[in-house]
Amino acid sequence: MKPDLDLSLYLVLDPDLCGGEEGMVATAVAAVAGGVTMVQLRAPKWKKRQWVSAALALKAALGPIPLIINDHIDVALLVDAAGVHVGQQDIAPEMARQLIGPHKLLGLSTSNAAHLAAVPLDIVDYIGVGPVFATGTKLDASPVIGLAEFAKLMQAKAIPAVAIGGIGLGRVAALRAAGADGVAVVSAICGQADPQQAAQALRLEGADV
Ligand code: TZP
Repeated sequence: MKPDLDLSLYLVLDPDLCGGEEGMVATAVAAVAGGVTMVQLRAPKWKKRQWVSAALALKAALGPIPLIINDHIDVALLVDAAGVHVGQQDIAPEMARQLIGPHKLLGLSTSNAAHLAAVPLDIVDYIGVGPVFATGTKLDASPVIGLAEFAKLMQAKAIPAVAIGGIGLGRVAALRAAGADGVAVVSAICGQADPQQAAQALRLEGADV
């Protein structure tokens, strides 16, 4: 069975902002206590052995909260993660699905109307859409979309979508109102003094809509 998909508050863990593997696990556990509904491990600078170690630790710590592995399908299979998230330059969704089988979640990053139109709806479970706002976290991110364009993309979407990029308190309600099924954040939780409280506040703002 595929894990349930709840994109309400999706934490993307970055070891640079979260204090390495130990910091990431502690942050994820606190953030889940604060209402995070999905967790993704994303560590572009890491070697594979670090990926496996952190993925195993997160899988053990997260319990029923789905752990999604960015890009590294072998790591996802090895630790029996809930799913995989791929970008436009990663292995194609059709091939990713072939490798992970029918019972894992598959996410795909998108950043414009052409990407959205090309999403294979029978293969992908959700899309990330962004960066909606400027972000200092992903230096090679696509151009910023902005809220108005994001809302247009949401009108055309035919699949659950999570907004990403520069999202913090004060931006969640507008994104949900524009049609996002949830928000994905890195710096609004990772590296915050109190990740549980940070998650709680983001969750509350999303719930108001
Ligand atoms: N993809 C598009 S923007 C981004 C990713 C992984 C980084 C978002 O980080 P932050 O700190 O929430 O702006």
